[in-house]
Amino acid sequence: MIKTVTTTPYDDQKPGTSGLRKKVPHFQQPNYVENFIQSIFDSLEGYEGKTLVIGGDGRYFNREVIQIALRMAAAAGFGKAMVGRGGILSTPAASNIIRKYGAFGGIILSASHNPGGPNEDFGIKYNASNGGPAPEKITDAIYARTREIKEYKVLDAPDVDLDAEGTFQLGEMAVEVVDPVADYAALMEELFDFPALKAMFADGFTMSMDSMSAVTGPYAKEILENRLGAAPGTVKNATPLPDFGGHHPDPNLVHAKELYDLMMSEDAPDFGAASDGDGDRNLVIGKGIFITPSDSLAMLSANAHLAPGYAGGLAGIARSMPTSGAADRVAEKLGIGIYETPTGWKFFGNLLDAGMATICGEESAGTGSNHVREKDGLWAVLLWLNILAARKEPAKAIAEAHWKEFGRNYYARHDYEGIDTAAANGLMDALREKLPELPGKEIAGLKIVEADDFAYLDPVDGSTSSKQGIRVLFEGGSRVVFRLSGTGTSGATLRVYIERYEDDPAKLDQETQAALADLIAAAEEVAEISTRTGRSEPDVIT
Ligand code: VG1
Ligand code: CO
Repeated sequence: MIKTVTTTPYDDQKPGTSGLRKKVPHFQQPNYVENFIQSIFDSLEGYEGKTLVIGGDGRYFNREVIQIALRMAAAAGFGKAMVGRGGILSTPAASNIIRKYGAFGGIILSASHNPGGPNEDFGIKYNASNGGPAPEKITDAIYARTREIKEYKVLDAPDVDLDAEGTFQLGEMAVEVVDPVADYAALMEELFDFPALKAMFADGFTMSMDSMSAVTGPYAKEILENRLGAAPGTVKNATPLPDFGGHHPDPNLVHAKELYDLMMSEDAPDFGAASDGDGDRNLVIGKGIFITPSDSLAMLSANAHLAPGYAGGLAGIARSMPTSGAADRVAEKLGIGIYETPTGWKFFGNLLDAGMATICGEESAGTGSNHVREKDGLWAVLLWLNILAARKEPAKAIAEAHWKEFGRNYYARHDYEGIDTAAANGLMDALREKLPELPGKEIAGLKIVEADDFAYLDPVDGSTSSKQGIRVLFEGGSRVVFRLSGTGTSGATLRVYIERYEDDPAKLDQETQAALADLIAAAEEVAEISTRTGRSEPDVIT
């Protein structure tokens, strides 16, 4: 029943920041999916008879690829596959299932915040037995394999019914279709003070959670509405749709604008939140206040001990390099470690496994902890709720008190999307070439003290990653960072990260873009953004 199929390699299956992402028609080329999945299996050792977790964010093409992955896993010799009912598993829920059931690894089908549909994006990523994204040494091996693959193996068998829970047989492999929400909800109940949250909702606390027609809908409904008693309708866009209702499931101020406008209005509920396609990102907005993800990381870290799961304190905090330094000040005060990694959750895995960091975060709306090995959107929302319940203060008061205590890192990210790849590479190359002559120079009235291309030495396994983003540091601790996205599927996306630290109590209440105006001008001047990209303004500002 196992067929061996001859194939030829594709040359563009290099995993990016988080797995392989391409347009659906690209994935639909003959053997494109099969080549990549076989290359994953060929790069692993010792999985025979073990368990593979499979699930996705429900986007277009999810079900088809799950069937292919199941037939190939059976042919490869896995003993069992655990699949979320309906093919659904959020990224953090998949990470939890891998860990909880001691699976060998998992395949998660998602292009996260990228849009879905017949002509939109799809993605495949592999997570290892710690539940986290495959580290670079595995993704490099997968890529190398895709360049030379000659055949793949697949079981000749009909589709598995993904909509009925239970255990089925697929050749020699068992397929268990599981409730996608139950294990995850149980984990959240262990970490957070559900009775206190229930009491808070019973006392009239209101919130709006936008699941963006993506994967967190069923999770948020079960946890917020069913278990915590939030009013029905608290979770909006709660049904995962293959095309996310035609929107980008990207919880930022552009794509979750409705929520933002509501939270800034007179009728705002007490708290607002949103999550992305695969449920690993979060957007949190208090009544009348947007909290940047970098600030959220700092504020959650400073208050985490108020939640039962973190009552013993934190071992350390890790943040990606472009994330603001707000968390560093919290770590310093708590006397715990702070780690700065390249962009992408895969770099946090070793720090979490080694017990060096408890909470991790990225400026791109990703926050998480050692409870799984992925960032976790709903976890961040629940930790915020737990803190609100414990402190009995609104988010705005908590944020303002935080800035008073630690100072404020004004922060923004400017994205230039879908720009010409050659122009984007040219911009980065030119910046790289300029690096040695930048220190000491003055641009837009600001003095540069240091400039480098971020390289990371993993303190746990000694691996190194270079060219992870260009940093230009100014006198006084302000900085701009430039890097190219590793998750886009058309052209290139330039990300410019801008940060200024302010501890003058009289200057903690400025409008962000105004507080950053001179740095924005400096970024333009040093990188020649408009001449090189032909864009006078970013597409997205967060
Ligand atoms: C982006 C974010 C990064 C995040 C990655 C995956 O990567 O900047 O912080 O880890 O997306 O997130 P890039 O290379 O485009 O900047 V998710 O939620 O899209 O899986
Ligand atoms: Co995501």
